[in-house]
Amino acid sequence: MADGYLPAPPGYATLAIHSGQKPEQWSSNEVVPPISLSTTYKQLAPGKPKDFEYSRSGNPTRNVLEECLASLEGAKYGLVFSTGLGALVVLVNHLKSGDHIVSVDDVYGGTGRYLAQVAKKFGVETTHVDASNIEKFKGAIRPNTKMVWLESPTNPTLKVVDIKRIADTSHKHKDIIVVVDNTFLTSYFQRPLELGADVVMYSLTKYMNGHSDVVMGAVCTNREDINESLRFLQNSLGIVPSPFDCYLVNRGLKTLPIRMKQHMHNSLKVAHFLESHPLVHKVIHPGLQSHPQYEISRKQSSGFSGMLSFYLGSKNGKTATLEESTKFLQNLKIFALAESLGGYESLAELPSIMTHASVPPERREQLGISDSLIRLSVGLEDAEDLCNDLDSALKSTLE
Ligand code: P1T
Repeated sequence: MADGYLPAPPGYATLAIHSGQKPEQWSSNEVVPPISLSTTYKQLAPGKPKDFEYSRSGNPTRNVLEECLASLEGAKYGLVFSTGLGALVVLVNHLKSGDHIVSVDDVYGGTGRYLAQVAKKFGVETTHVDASNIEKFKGAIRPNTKMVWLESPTNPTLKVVDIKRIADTSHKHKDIIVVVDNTFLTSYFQRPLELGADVVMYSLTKYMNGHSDVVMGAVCTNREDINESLRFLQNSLGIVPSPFDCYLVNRGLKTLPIRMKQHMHNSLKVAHFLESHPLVHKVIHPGLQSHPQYEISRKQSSGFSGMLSFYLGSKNGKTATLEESTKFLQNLKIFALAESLGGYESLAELPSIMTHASVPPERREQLGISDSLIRLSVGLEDAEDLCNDLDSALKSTLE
């Protein structure tokens, strides 16, 4: 992997292709797992199902995906949900009214919105904190804190949190569950359970599926008690994905390691290009030496994805206005102006009025989510074409 980073997890590509996929589990020895669409299963006797009873509580195609995801994470258990936010809802439902969550300040807008506008209504309060500052983090923990919610790198300002340090600090308090939303890096580049987290959460919608055609979420854990509780909630809340979508994500996982290596290669090329561009004020990418947590990132990850953010504007002068940012995004030809990330195609967006519009304006300002902050999901096209596209849009907008 990249110089100075952790080695890539051994055997990952083999697990991605074979784990949970055994042909002998199917009647015709299918090499590619079939899409099992039946919602119900004939029972051997009343209350005695053969393997499955009803597709909300379990489904063969879903099982394949859950087993594959768990093995990629090095986890005992994997569960999938109909969306990434569905996985969040299930995790928060694991808590009870009166419990408290400490979350990184710079979370995905939809995560922050659920915590502030829904979970709070049911008596679960959240404190947001800059978890890259350990003293601030310690100060946010209360006697009733039961969950710590981390994203690393964060969305969209790509702050890197020292996962091991936060997990060790959290576990000094009884009963705190440390959850890491690992959507931006995947289990190929970052392994939160090995760093001390209790739960890894995903929006599978992004890199894990990788083809921008499924919305889905997942949770992996080694804790039997958490797995049992979440499995009960998966069925009770009914936030389950369709067998067809499970089939697609399972298929997407087969190419995850090679996609991630190429996303990393392309995003670093784009990051270097933008960093040297006179019409770019500042670039944020964990693989650049200028990134404030460059060393932590190397210590806890084996690479980085296609995500980067940058401030549009002149190198040492003014940053762009909303009007200029809008024009820049409309001037791109290969990058599509769209929310989401992690697909094979390159995307560009304006977090302040798109993915993070639900973040209160004063917090957006404090986090640096200004109208000149552009977020890129660098895809798998030729890096040179991507740089040329950015260059033309920068020049036609700001020159
Ligand atoms: O969209 P969904 O599958 O429900 O996942 C929500 C989610 C959770 N965690 C992270 C880090 C995410 O980035 C997301 C979704 N994010 C976008 C749609 C976005 O453009 O940032």
